[in-house]
Amino acid sequence: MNQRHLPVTVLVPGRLHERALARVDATFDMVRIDQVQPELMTPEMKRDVRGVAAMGFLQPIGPAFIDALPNLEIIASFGVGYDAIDAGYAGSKGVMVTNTPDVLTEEVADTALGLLLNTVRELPRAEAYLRAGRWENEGNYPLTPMTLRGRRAGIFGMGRIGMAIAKRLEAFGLSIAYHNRRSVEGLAYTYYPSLEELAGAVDTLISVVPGGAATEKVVNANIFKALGPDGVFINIGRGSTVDEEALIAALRDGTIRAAGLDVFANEPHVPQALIDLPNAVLLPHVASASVHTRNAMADLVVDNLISWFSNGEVLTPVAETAHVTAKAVK
Ligand code: NAP
Ligand code: 8YV
Repeated sequence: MNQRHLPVTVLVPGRLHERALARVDATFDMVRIDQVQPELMTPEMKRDVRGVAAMGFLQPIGPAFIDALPNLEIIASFGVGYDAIDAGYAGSKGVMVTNTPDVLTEEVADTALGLLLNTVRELPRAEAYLRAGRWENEGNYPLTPMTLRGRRAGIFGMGRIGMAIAKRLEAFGLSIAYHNRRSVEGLAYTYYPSLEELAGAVDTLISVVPGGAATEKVVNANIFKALGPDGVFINIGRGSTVDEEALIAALRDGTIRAAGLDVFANEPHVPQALIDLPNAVLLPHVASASVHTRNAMADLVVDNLISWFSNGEVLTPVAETAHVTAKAVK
């Protein structure tokens, strides 16, 4: 898309997807600092910056950062999850926050199904067996104790991605139940008003809830106990939602059978205890990580900025700042 240059200063703190970076640079007066740290801003930046484009998931953007930029109007974040941005505070200061929903939904749901299959049918281990020459030397890979057949899936977070996962699970022949804070009107899947009740009713728990204070470590020892000894836990949402120590213990002592994880509490660090467990399948936060989908996310970051500074509206505001209006369209 050819876009006229807009005389607006946009700050990029830390890393950003290359395509987003190139488009911000081509469209705006881009300035950069290495980290999300107000101390790194020059007086000119503090005076001029009206927009921020950031990997909101990587480094927290809180009150000190927002307050350091008195003319800030919008923070355009890369990623649908924006738990690292204090969006409530931004909203209270009249600062718009945008994220990148929908464009990654199908990719993330695809990855969730891949992770589930890898966990239940041990496909990464079977491939490692072949590559090590063991098929030829030792014979067939052992039959997997687990199967998807007859499994009952529970989705924790029946939102955009949860729905896309459910659609795929239906095609795989699994029964589906879910837990959100509110039941989804008109949805035929069984709703459970608490996570523990959901875990008790299913044997395959797939978590795709946002991070943040409300979900911090809510997947805990009680949930694993409720899930039971044939239980499989898949996390494609946020690592912060899981008590990792309790998960490690549950995998070790057979409280649950296996786990497939794309996200971790303290990324990119993954506890050695998890790495050592044969019944855990681990991915380095790659659910949306195709060139196609990351390009679409990058475009949405920049299109939100362009839309805001061209006509005072954004494409994808987060709920906490949906009320924020543009001061004046320049
Ligand atoms: P979404 O449409 O907003 O769905 C989130 C769902 O979670 C909603 O159904 C919501 O329902 C439920 N929920 C939120 N807070 C809850 C709570 N405290 N207790 C119970 N349920 C709660 O978001 P989405 O687009 O599906 O994305 C979901 C999350 O996936 C993102 O926030 C992000 O953290 C994660 N994600 C991870 C990757 C990855 O690379 N692994 C990629 C994309 C997204 P209620 O409001 O009714 O509770
Ligand atoms: C990205 C994600 O990996 O969208 C999200 O919430 O977790 C992923 O799609 C992440 O945003 C990249 O920083």
